[in-house]
Amino acid sequence: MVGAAHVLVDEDVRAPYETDWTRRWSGRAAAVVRPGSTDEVAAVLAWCDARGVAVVPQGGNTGMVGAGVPRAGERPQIVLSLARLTELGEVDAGSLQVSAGAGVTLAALQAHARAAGLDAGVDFGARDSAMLGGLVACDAGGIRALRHGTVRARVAGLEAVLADGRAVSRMSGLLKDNAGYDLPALLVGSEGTLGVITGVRWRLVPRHDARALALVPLAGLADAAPLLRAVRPRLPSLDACEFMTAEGLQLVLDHLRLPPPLEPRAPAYALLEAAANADPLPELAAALEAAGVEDALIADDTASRERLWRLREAHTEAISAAGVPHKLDVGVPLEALAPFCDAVRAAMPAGARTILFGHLGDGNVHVNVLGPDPADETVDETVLRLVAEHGGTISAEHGVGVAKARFLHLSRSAAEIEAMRAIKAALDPRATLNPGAVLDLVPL
Ligand code: 2HG
Ligand code: ZN
Repeated sequence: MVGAAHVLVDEDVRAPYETDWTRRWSGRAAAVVRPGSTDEVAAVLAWCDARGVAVVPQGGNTGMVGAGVPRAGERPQIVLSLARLTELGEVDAGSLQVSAGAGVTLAALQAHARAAGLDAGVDFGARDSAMLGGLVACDAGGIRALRHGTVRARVAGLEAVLADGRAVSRMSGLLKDNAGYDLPALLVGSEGTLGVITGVRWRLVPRHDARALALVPLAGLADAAPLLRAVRPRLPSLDACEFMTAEGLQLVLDHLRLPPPLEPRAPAYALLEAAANADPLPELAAALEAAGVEDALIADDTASRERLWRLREAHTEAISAAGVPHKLDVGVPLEALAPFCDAVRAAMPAGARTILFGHLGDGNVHVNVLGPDPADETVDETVLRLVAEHGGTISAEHGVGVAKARFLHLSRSAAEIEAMRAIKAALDPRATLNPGAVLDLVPL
């Protein structure tokens, strides 16, 4: 169906597709299958669905919740890699849209959009590996979500293959098209459990070439929400608003062998980037002044901005270099951010290293805990219960995956989960697609 060269069965060749890069999630697949077109995806799915073979769809394998790699189970399973679907269409200047294959990387889309005077509207550290099909399947967020929304807001249409091999396509990009149920919307964030996304009609955003970045030291995370509240109404050019703490920054500085960016060191930091057509620095400086900030480090040229961003973006690799983390991507209302972080720190076992960082503008906290055995889920459960107590969500931008499937009830009511199960049963009655992800009762 896909050509023998694209069915990988040798253990060594399969290995990079079978483990996620946190090394916490892995399993064995009978084969890694790499179709080169939507028709080939359809043929593979029809074959698997008819034979009870489970299918784990995979893009750039940058996921962090175990949804893109094989897992323990009774049935044979394959990894379906969408990495060969790299077609990238011409940018339509009238609609500000472009059609792209599921295997196009985020960085490739960004470069393509920028060459046309536009931008992708989404950005995050894994941009060189993460692929658009996976971005849509997880409703990825990243560092620009506070301005442009999550990936959901970028999707003007999709092409996908259902579990039994039937292809569905809504790639016309019509902004107004409310004929019936919105199937593409259903696939956004479905993590490969309802269909395999093969192509995306992507909504681009204006390109802002003038940028300014501020690293603001904070006396504690309790100062983060008031800072955002003071700055945001005065800063329409706000493009990213991140936070990190002393522990995480130190880990990054040690990993990259760099000196601290600011002295004296602070317990926590906010990173605010403004972006516009004309220099946003005066607006950023005025907003910080109005917020009472006096000691920010400003970066307004590309090299110094990149140096500061590296300190934030290298958190994931610095943490992974130090061990296999318990990694929990969660979201809480802004006012609960500091109390939630305090409660997490207090609840972690003695000797654990708790690194908290993330997207302040979205209340999206990345809890990483090093030390406790990666197989012991007590840490995960404790954090997720605290999230629920603070009115938050157990999954903000990485997805539920396998990691959090059994905790879904902490964020979703019984009625909602029943509705989700009914949708799953209707679209994938033989549980062929990514069993075990999102809904824990679908057996593999
Ligand atoms: C980020 O914001 C990513 O850097 C990864 O979402 C978060 O490694 C993490 O926990
Ligand atoms: Zn993130």
